[in-house]
Amino acid sequence: KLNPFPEHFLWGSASAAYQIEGAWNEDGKGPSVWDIYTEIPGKTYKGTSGKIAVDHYHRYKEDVALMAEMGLKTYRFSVSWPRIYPEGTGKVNEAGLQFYDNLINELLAHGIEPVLTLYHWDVPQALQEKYGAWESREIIEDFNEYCITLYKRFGDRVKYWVSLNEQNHNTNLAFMQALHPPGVRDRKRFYEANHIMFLANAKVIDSFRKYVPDGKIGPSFAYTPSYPATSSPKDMLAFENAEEFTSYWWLDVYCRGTYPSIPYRHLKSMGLAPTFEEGDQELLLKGKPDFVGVNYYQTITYEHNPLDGVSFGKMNNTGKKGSNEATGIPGLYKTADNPHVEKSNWDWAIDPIGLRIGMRRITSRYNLPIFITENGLGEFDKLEEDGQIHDAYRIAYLESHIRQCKEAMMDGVELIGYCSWSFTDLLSWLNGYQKRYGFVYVNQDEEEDKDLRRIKKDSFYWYQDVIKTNGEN
Ligand code: BGP
Repeated sequence: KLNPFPEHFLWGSASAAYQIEGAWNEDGKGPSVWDIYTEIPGKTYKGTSGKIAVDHYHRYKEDVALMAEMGLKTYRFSVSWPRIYPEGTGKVNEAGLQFYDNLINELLAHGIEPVLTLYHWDVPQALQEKYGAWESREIIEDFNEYCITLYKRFGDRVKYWVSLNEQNHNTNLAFMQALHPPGVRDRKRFYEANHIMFLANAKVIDSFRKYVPDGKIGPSFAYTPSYPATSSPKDMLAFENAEEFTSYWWLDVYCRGTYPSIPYRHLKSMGLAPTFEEGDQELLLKGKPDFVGVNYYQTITYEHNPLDGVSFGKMNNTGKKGSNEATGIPGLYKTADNPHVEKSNWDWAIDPIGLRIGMRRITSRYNLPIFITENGLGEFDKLEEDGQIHDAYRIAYLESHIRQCKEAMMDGVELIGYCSWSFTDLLSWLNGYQKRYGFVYVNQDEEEDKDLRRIKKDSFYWYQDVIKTNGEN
């Protein structure tokens, strides 16, 4: 039987600075918007923050040693912008750069290919206060300055780069669901901030070509391929609307440099189309990526939404099954239940075939390589009496998704790597530490026993074998 995974396939795992590092005010780091936002009562689950997180900042050597023991080929992490620029711009914090230097060297010494994410949501608080972060065009230059600093410092050793992590999900939570900073519900601000992020994305990709000409860069998109709830023409139309508004709005701008025309015209008539200035279109065309980073967790199903129908809805952030509420745009689409797929305790559809379908859609529309930069299952894990974590459900989830990657590759999808989310357990932005994703358990269950010690879960040994056999089994 032919194994479609090439010899140097990038088997990996991913993380993000705010969710693992801790050391939030050490060695000259400035606060990020998240350090401040989590202090507002009721914003996150039990007010949990990443101020200590899993203390990766101090334990990175131990964590990399575990990665090496597992045989990981690649590791995706993000750089904390306020660790490098405590004020967001201007003075560079050398100690911050030093930390990532050490981490990158440690990875390379163990034969692990680093994948560096430039922005994974922890924008410097100083820029939020100065001009409202992503709501001002001023951020484009500041972000570019920060990225160039990283290109110059790490471009000789880091080959794979992710520009923006999940711009779509981040802005949806920030401006529609009121769950990420600045925490509002305002469609106009949502589309304007997205436009500024598109420009910033194109700008830093354009700079990348100059500073890291041999490297590869792309954004990571939170991709939730969708289905129609039924074959009724109204639901089919709603599904197509949703695809345009929730996927192609981002993917087209990234990969083609232009907004998709159908949603653009709709938004224009609703007074919601983003404001274009001179030079914007030219800049967007310069942002073409080398690959599409896909963060895949689930599919979503859509149905017809009457004009006076559902608007913003509500997300399950508790792990209480069934607490999701439908969301949508009146007149266009709304989310619906899919009875054909199982759901996690957070109501996320478990749908490995959806990953294959999504990758095929990206391939046929853009014909670009795909890098799965996140895929995983968040669940309550239990430290058993035998001192182990038997996460068979996670193994089943990952195994079925990797199988569909194989199928997708045989369908003609060019897949360059697969990163599970996540390597160690880490902070879930809104769900605290109870929603776990890692191969390595981090002990912070009981208040009195938060020693943060690392314990390998059953899935650790399983993934070790997947890598050893290059996905053969
Ligand atoms: C993605 C983010 C990650 C991570 C993951 C799991 O959206 O890029 O940072 O958090 O989802 O999400 P959650 O922690 O909400 O379950």
